[in-house]
Amino acid sequence: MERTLVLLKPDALQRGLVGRILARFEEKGLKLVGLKLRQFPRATLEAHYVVHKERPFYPKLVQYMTSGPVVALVIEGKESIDVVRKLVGKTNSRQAEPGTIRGDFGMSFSNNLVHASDSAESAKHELALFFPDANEVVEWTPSTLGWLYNVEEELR
Ligand code: FUP
Repeated sequence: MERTLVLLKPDALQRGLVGRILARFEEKGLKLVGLKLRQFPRATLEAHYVVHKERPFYPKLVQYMTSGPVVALVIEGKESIDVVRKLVGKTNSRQAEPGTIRGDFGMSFSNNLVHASDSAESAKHELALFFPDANEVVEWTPSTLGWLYNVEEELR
């Protein structure tokens, strides 16, 4: 099983879409193992987007991400990094496919509702940043696990 970090950005909260976006992950069969709502410090968002530090859009990106509360999630599942990126859709919401979160709920490139880790390396960095304490992530077994996956082929 793999874990990935998802952020529901300030526009998702302002637009009242938290429940509907969360439902997309649950309905897919992904397991929620961490969830928090915070107005995160600027330093956290600066570190989160450090790969974009030299890009011209960086200051506005950090400003937007600190403009209101954000919901941070830890999502677990087989190949969850890839699965979640596909559910989220292309960065520019106008080009994101219908059926994806950005494709169904958004019209903007920058205000694109959701962040999801794009690799195992970034997931590791981002999970440590937003969920530094091990006890903020909960180990549990959904009763549906043996139906979501093929027990012999995928859970051994
Ligand atoms: P994504 O992986 O889809 O979240 O997108 P990126 O990591 O490439 O970019 C991070 C965020 O910066 C995007 F969600 C949108 C924003 N961005 C801009 O506002 N302008 C740009 O030119 C590129 C990205």
